Amino acid sequence: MTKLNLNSLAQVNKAVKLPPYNLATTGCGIVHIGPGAFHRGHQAVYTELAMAYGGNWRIKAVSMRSRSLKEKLASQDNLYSLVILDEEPYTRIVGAIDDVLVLDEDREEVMACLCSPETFIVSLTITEKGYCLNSNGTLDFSNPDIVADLKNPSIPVSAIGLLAEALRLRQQSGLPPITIISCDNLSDNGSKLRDAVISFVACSNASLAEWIGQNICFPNTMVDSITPASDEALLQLAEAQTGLSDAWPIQREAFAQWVIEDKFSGPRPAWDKVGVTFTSDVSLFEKAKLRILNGTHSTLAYVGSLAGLDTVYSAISQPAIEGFISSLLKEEILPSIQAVGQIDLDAYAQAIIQRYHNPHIRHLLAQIAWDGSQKLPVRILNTIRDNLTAGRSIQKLCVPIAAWILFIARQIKQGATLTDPMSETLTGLAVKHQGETEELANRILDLEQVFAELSENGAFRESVIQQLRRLSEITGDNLNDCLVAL
Ligand code: CS2
Repeated sequence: MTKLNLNSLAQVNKAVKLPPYNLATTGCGIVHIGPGAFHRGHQAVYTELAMAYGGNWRIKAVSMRSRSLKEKLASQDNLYSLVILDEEPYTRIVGAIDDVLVLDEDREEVMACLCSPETFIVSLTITEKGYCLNSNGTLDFSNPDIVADLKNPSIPVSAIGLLAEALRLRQQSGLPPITIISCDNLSDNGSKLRDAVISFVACSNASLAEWIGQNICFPNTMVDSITPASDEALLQLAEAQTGLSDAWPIQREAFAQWVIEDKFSGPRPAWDKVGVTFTSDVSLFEKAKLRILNGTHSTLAYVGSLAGLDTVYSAISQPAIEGFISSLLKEEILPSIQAVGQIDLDAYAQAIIQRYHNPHIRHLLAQIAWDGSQKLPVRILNTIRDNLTAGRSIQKLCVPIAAWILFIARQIKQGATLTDPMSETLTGLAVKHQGETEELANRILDLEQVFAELSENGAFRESVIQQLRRLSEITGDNLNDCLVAL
């Protein structure tokens, strides 16, 4: 089978959409840090489409550590297929990524791209853990990467340190200000990134910290599209769709949404012409998405895994689980979001549940279960805080917390590893308290890096323990007993 590359594009199946601009004459105006599947299926595609309206907005992708993407795309001129998984799948070839660099081995080139006068935007998808934040959203100065970067700021290993060094060099060279766009599932993602970079820089250079505060915009954003990890089935589907072999195609649902705070230091692509929403306040969009979609995603991930299920589709297809998710939304999540007259939350939530019912999307619960210590605070704990303050119930919201704890216990008991920045701590507790689930729960609930002041909240702790007792024997056969009674 012919490989996908610039020369073979002419052979691609006619139904396949191609980049709507001239790849050879279009320059790069964006550096993206963390070019994982979500970036390649979401922001890169919006940017691809926006280039039909002009502008030099191709992307220099920077991988902080992994070199697999660079290896896979190098042989195909950094082109890749995006397969939209719907009733009738359809595909486009994406050419937005001009090059893939790896920080450790391409450091000079990475800095040259970040400090290029043609670069006006630096965007990031580095996952929640990549921001090196405390549970209260401020920079964690005890994070090993932050400690290392403060010692050696000119050879940064963290995204925070890399941005700080790039801004230092840009200011020193009198280059135009850039806009730094976080595209991760964090509340106030741009503001938190801004505060983290400024507090990092302020440790050594107060005037640069002040300059950043006055000249560099960090807009908040909300990003959304269900983008399962690529698998062997996708490689075959992409080949069938395009007639070319692609080393790393991307798959996603048809739905995509991008909301960006309209605050830029300089020019940007014509994203507004291709469906991106610009607003003065992202907070409602972000709160609704993080709590309704991501909160139920994490609930499905842990409850579904405990029940022996493996995909979002298989979990939501269980009436007892869908029934629980619906009551969790209705009774405890939607009331925490004040959206009257702005968003029809019931319709928004129903549309998300329908997205979960997409039989063409194989979204692994194991993938969503990663990094629970970083995800649950934003997706579940903030909702619990608001409900406690308002005197609303938290019983159902404590189910994903209890299920996460049981998930950890079962993973370690089965000899599996945890994908989580706190895996060492969590694994140690699970080993120490094997067979003592409530003791394990109490020690995990003591972790202030995850629960902050909730660790001291007796009502919260008691509710988690109560749900833990209900869920401790959950299997695929007793879902009704474990969930409907809640
Ligand atoms: C998922 C998200 O893996 C996860 O944690 O909940 O990646 C989710 O698919 C996206 O936020 C959807 O927009």
